[in-house]
Amino acid sequence: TQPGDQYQPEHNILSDIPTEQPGAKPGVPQLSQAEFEKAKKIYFERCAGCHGVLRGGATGKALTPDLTRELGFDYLRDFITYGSPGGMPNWGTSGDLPKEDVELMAKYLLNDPPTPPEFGMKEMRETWKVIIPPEQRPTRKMNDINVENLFSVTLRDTGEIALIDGGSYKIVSVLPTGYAVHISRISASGRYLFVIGRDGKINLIDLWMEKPDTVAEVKIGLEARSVETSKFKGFEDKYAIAGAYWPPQFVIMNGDTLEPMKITSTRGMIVDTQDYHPEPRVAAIVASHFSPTFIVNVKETGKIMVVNYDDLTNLKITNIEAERFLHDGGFDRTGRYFMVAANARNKVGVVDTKENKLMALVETSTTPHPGRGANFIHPKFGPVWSTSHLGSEAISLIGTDPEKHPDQAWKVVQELEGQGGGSLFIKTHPNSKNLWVDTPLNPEAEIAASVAVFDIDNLDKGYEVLPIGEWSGITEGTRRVVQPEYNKDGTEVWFSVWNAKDQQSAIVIVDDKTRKLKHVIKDPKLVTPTGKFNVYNTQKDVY
Ligand code: DHE
Repeated sequence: TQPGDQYQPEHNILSDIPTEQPGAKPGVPQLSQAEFEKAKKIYFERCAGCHGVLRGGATGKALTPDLTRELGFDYLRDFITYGSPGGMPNWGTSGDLPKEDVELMAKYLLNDPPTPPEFGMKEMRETWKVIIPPEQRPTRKMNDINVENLFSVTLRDTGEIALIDGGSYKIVSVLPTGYAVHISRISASGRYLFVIGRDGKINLIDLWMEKPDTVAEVKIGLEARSVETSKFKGFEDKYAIAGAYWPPQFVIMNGDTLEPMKITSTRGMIVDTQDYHPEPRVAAIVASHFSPTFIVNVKETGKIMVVNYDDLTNLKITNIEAERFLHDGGFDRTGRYFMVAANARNKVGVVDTKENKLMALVETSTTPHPGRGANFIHPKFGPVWSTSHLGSEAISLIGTDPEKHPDQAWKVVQELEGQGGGSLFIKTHPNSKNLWVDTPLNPEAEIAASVAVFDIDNLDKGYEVLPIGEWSGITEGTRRVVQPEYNKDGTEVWFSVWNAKDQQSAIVIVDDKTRKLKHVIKDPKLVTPTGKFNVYNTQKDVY
């Protein structure tokens, strides 16, 4: 039998995994099996991302029954209905959840959380498939696609990615993937594209094939967000790594077959309290260019694990104690320092990937959310890395040059004021003088549908607003404008206009120099586009 034959797609995702309803408690409303299943599904789909599978809390508050029973049914129902300015969505008044479902969720939260099953080597190997073995793959590029300027675009709600040619704006192909691919990463050679679905499924796509397609796949957990590939000299395309939310673990795989090789659990002690945490989820993973290491950010325990892949048998992991709730981040412009947001702690941690040590924890504004951040030369303070925030309009610029600007290094040297909170991503390019800041989660529809752009040489001048949603020509829906991404040369910026699944979405391309609309990509196949990853910029960590 082939590996993967036993793979059961109907049990593909955390929300569909059968789990037993924990025992009833006196005074707590009991749910029928059907109600429990429904609530569990809603919880895993809508709530677990912020509150955790076991409800220990992270971006969202802890919702363990000792706390929820204290708050009581009425409070929970109202909170779910109306949301909060702290970032809790208004599930009731937005119409996302009908009144019965809101009440069901309030009851569900009063009950003990179910524990989903583990997912180890056996389960991984059962899902592992090599569709085209390395020896049967092309030995040179067989297509005339300008691969370096190709964009891998997440089509969130259809479980697909679109490969879009950055020159012609044509959709080269739409490939089936895991559900709601979270990120795309490129191997050191630029040949292989790795994507990971929310359901933990990784597709390895060979961009040298006549028609780029999946050559191997594996599922590494039941809920996941991150994948990366070895970048250090001598290890190009050799290994891949992926991190899971559930079970809390990361796995190192063979880089051209995805064969799972080594699984490491992230369960352990929280950095500040030294209490045990059963569900420390793996957030961002990056690969160092300075050493044979992966930098694995563990959310709930606040550890940055520097994993040395030089010798997998005697795996050496340096545990850097940073701050709880690590989420997303990227390198400084030299590639030596890694900057990561501890979002619920309003801090950015800085790691020296050459010396493997924590340089600083920098205080920022409320809930920093950089994506990979934006690097540029500040006219006064030299090289900076920047982040915008979910919880405020601030944009924090942090000095990153300890050699020539030691007084500014690892300090917020300037705070800009953007359009508002609800920002997810910020971007610039070495060839550009523009700094772009999105605000897709801002409650004001107009702000969510537009972006702010700053002139790096005149930051004090404030920002210009570009109505990207309006430029898309789409008139209905929320039109959330999300994630600026540059083309290879840094002459164009691409934005997703992310609408509901049954509404039209688009990609809007802006000329970077003139800040004028250049092109709109609309296609029935372009359903719920979110993240976009330019091959060259992702391969070389240009941002
Ligand atoms: Fe993301 C990056 C987790 C919601 C689009 N997101 C990341 C990373 C993590 C993460 C850990 C860093 C990966 C890395 O670098 O290795 N995201 C989460 C969540 O837990 C959260 C809050 C809730 C959830 O249930 O998933 C969440 N993310 C979203 C969205 O709703 C977004 C906007 C749309 C979507 O597609 O789901 C979204 N996340 C993205 C994108 C990136 C990302 C586009 C990569 C940005 C980049 O430029 O690198």
